[in-house]
Amino acid sequence: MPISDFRKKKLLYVFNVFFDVNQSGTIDRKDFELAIEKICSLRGWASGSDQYKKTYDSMIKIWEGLKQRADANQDGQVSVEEWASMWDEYSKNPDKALEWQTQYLRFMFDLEDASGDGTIDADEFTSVCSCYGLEASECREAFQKMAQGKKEVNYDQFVALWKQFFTSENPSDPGNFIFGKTKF
Ligand SMILES: [Ca+2]
Ligand SMILES: [Ca+2]
Repeated sequence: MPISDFRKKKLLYVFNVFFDVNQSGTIDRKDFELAIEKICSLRGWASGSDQYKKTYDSMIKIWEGLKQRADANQDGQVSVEEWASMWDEYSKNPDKALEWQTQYLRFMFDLEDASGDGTIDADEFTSVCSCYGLEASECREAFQKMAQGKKEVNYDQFVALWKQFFTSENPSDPGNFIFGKTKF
């Protein structure tokens, strides 16, 4: 069965905004290096600091995992088609996520939980999403929709919302808003 338009739009959005950082049309190591710079400058982590190194190592590990699985023709680039087919596989069995997918989920949660208290609030969510170029007001709205009136989202809730993002066909499901966009 082909991927629905709704899911395809979501996958493309994450591809374009969170992964293909230099907007070249494919994902490669350079995009990850740019994302590392973005994240560390948002947090004020100087290159050479422990947190910079930790972010660098995590992101490069995620890239290596993604490339290994998704780069079918081994040209060092992950195309939109490779990306979509990988997430389509995921949607059929989200409890059997690839290692890099789980690492990325954890990485994003920890990044968003800037205070380190185990939950994400609207300010924390908005600061990370807007560093990827999103409108702060839309991020806030997306957080409200995703948290369904609560002030914070914990890790278990985040995991469930994440799965929903990649599997849901229902535009009103709260998981659709986990990447800061309110509409697809
Ligand atoms: Ca790119
Ligand atoms: Ca927090």
